[in-house]
Amino acid sequence: MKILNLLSKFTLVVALAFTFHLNLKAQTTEEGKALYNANCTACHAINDKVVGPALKDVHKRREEAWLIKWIKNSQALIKSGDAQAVQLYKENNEAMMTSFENLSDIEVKSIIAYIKAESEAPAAAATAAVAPTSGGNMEAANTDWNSAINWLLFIITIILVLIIATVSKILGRIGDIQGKPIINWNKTNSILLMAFLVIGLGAATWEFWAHSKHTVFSSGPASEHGGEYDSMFMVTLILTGIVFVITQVLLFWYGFKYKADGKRKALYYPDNHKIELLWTVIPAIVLTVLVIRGLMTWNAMMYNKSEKSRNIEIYAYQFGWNARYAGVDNKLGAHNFREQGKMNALGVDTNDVNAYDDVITNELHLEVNQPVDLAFRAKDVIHSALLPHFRVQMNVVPGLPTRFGFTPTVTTAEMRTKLKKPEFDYILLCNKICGGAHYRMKMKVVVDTKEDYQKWMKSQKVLVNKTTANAAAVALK
Ligand code: HEC
Ligand SMILES: [Cu+2]
Repeated sequence: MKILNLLSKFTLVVALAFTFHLNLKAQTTEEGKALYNANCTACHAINDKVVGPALKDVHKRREEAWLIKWIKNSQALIKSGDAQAVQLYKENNEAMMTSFENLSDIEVKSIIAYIKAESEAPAAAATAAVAPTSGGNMEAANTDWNSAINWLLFIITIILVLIIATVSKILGRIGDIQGKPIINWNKTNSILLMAFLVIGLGAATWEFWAHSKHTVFSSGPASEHGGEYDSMFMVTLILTGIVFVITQVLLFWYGFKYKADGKRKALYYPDNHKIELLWTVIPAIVLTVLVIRGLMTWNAMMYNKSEKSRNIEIYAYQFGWNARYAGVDNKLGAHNFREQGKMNALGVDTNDVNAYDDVITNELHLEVNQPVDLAFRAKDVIHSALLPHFRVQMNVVPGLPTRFGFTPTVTTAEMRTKLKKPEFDYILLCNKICGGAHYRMKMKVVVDTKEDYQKWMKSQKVLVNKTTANAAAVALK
């Protein structure tokens, strides 16, 4: 009976883990799809020849290692004299394929997984991107072997846990028969509690010591409200930290000190009004102070829009960002989803005169000490715009306008000097798990001096009259 019970639980765990594994496979193809759409569709289609050949069943024609080499740098492969590569190149009239050395092996593999899934899927159901697990192809063997090892480790761990549980049960039975327990569980557990306390607090302390210098707090805030934000964060961290240490030490120490040893009887102590009052009123006061300060800071941060603020729209889509500057009128043109298309990715309303001088970019440039008002808009799913160095985060929700205003105070150049990192850049990240390639969803942010900002803006193109000269005239405020 017992064994059956255990076995059924075990199977359940394995089944759950297996679905998780399948999910991961789906994730890979989804990421591959995003990468494929971003990098390959200019020249390739699955079923048709475009600039390059149709990619259907390419995983059957070529080996995975060859594909990775080819996609990363086809010219290098051709020059190395690889027969397949040379022939392919000739067949396509020596058209050059772009190199993708910036893609990692894993990313290339995910693209191949996507191509494979698309090749096997019936054309109509092309979007259901779950890779069928069938087919003993050469190129799949490597990944399958890795995942087999992971499964083996997983099963061994489960078996080990079961063995330990069974052994301790058997020892318990023997103890029952002999009349005195073989393992003194009360004592063992109380010592384990103390060990847990010491190791746990030690590890937490080490973590703070070793890694806090890598957090964004170590660089200091780069915006006007950032100092207040950091100070609130630190006050809360220190208060809760002190309470955490006291309560944890007491919890585990009491477990150790008052373990049942057969001699002591528990003291019946139902309540004490003074203590109850104390530990209700003190936290209530502290929390009220924290919350009120938080509310006041939040209001100061949120309701700060002024005439002077420069209006910028932050546009989020799976998986990337755009910035749209309002131009000389400082008014963002309206948008209309019906206009969204290849030529007008952001769906800017071309009938709105305010849109004519808007400027759309892939990088967010801000002018130091110039307030900006960011209006957030999402194309597809909920994203979240996080600008960690400026202590800014706001959800980006389809159909629901959100905004945040702030003033950057440290230029990129100043921050590079301060951190002694010449390659440092500010960044805008997506902070909502919004799909397979979510982790790649970021945009470079540059804080310029006034002159540099104007110089950069002059090099941009306005939306309707797409000339840079015109942009220089209208986009600068
Ligand atoms: C600028 C156009 C262009 C882009 C972009 C491009 N390719 Fe190609 N690709 C080609 C051409 C052209 C060939 C044919 C070989 C040649 O002439 O170099 C080719 C060949 C291939 C082949 C070999 C096909 C076969 O039949 O063996 C694969 C695989 C491939 N590309 C994958 C990709 C992937 C994956 C991407 C995106 C990461 C990509 N390509 C992006 C132009 C392109
Ligand atoms: Cu996102």
